[in-house]
Amino acid sequence: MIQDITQSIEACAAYYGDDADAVKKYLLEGQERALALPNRGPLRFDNNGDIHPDILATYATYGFYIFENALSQDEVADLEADLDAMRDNFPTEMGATHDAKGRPALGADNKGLALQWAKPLSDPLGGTQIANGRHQVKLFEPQAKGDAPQAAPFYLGGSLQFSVACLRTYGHPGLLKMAEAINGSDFAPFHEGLFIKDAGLGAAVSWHQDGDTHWDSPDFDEDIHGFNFMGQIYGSTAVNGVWVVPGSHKQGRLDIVKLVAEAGSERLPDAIPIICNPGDVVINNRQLVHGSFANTGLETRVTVNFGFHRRSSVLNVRGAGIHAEAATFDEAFIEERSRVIGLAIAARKQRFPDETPYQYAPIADIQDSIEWDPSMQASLKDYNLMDLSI
Ligand SMILES: O=C(O)CCC(=O)C(=O)O
Repeated sequence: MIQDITQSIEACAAYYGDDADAVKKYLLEGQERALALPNRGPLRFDNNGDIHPDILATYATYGFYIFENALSQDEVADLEADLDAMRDNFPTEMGATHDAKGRPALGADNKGLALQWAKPLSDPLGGTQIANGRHQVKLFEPQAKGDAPQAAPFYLGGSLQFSVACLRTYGHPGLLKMAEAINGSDFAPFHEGLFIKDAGLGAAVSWHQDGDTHWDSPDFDEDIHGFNFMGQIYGSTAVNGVWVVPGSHKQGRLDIVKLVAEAGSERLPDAIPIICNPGDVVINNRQLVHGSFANTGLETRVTVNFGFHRRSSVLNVRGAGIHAEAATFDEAFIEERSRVIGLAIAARKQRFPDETPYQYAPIADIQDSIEWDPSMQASLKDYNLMDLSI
């Protein structure tokens, strides 16, 4: 069962003037094509406890896979409660140092990437040099309603330091098993954050492929820039969700300006929306052409993003400097950044004691000795200055 978004599609199309009918058709047809794909279902394992090979083959074909109900209702409720608490502590407006209750605002004194804002329904990245110019075209920027604020929260980087629920999701045993299947048992971290797409306000993320450093590598392949997990707190729809071009992760770096010109509009004909219910988690290859339109619909989407890399993609590599300042990631750097995985597994074990924790090979000798204590959360402050941005 998916959410009925008929009203939302109408609301969305109404923002597009002469293109309203084309938008409506695109959303409806995209939704239908997305639901016809065989790349969704629960996490499934083979007799050895490894991810089922059918899932791996399907992920390899399309570049994304939807793990339905990967997060339990309790886990989703924890994430939602933390999200509410974080929002309560957001600065009163962009650049403010305090929240509405006069407390120091979340992330206000952070050195690392924290809360980012955007003009409602804008496309802040499209057609700019931000992130090394990967968002090559600017999407249509609908006019927000008259009562919209000047700027709305858009992205929260370094989310694990602000939310123990996000930290626990980062330690999810089935998802980490998938990370192992794709990137090997010595997989390395990447970056974590929340995409915040409030109904009627959420900004667009123009079509792009993630990944910066390895496009011309002699060892280039479809997994070299890693992947993101995208956990859905409220679900994701054709209107508010990420759209992807299935299979494009195998095609190298694509000329998106050309794709849009050939399509005659920003509505790429081969793209489809990632449709999820609350608790579903997507694995999304970073090399897929993907993006999301401004959220002109009636439903809010908040995605819990966290990615992983192959060790060989980051070891002794100079980072791209997009998520954190560029550095060369030696063994010690990766080991320090990977400490968060051990903490996440320990935090999760405390909240979900009946679950079998994931055994992360690089810390196999110490993992069982890590005991989570809420006071440890503070040690994560600015941990994302060491994001493995490639
Ligand atoms: O969630 C979104 O809207 C954009 C996600 C995205 O571009 C990414 O995860 O790389």
